[in-house]
Amino acid sequence: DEVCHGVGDRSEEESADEMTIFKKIIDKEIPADIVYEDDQCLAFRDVNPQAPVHVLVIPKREIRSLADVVETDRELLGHLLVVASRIAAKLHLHDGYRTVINCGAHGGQTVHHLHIHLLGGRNLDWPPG
Ligand code: IU
Repeated sequence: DEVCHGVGDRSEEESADEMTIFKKIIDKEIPADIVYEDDQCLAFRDVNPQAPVHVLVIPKREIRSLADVVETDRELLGHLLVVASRIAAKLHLHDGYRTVINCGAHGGQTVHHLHIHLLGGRNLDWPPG
């Protein structure tokens, strides 16, 4: 991966495989409305919000999906949920909210960098479609 940095002739296909848009947000190569950041994770508002509050909490380390996590990711995964809880409180979601992790094709995952959706500010339907 690092040998490719700065090389200008990579094809679109290669860069799409190696780097998601979320990695570019982490690296501040593209802007995002960041609501929280620490050494392990980043949280920013979804560009296509499905509720008045729609935040994505992502690990800075690249993990493709929940299907790719291993036992040693336990602490990081727990941290992401604690951060989601703190953000929900900070954004005054006192009436409740929902966290969602879409995984794979059937789960509707479109960006292949693990992310927790935090949705709130309205009554959410259940079950999902
Ligand atoms: P999904 O669980 O992989 O379907 O969610 C991806 C989300 O990332 C989705 O809600 C998009 O609106 C959101 N998103 C974004 O916030 N910024 C982007 O540049 C892109 C997608 I591409």
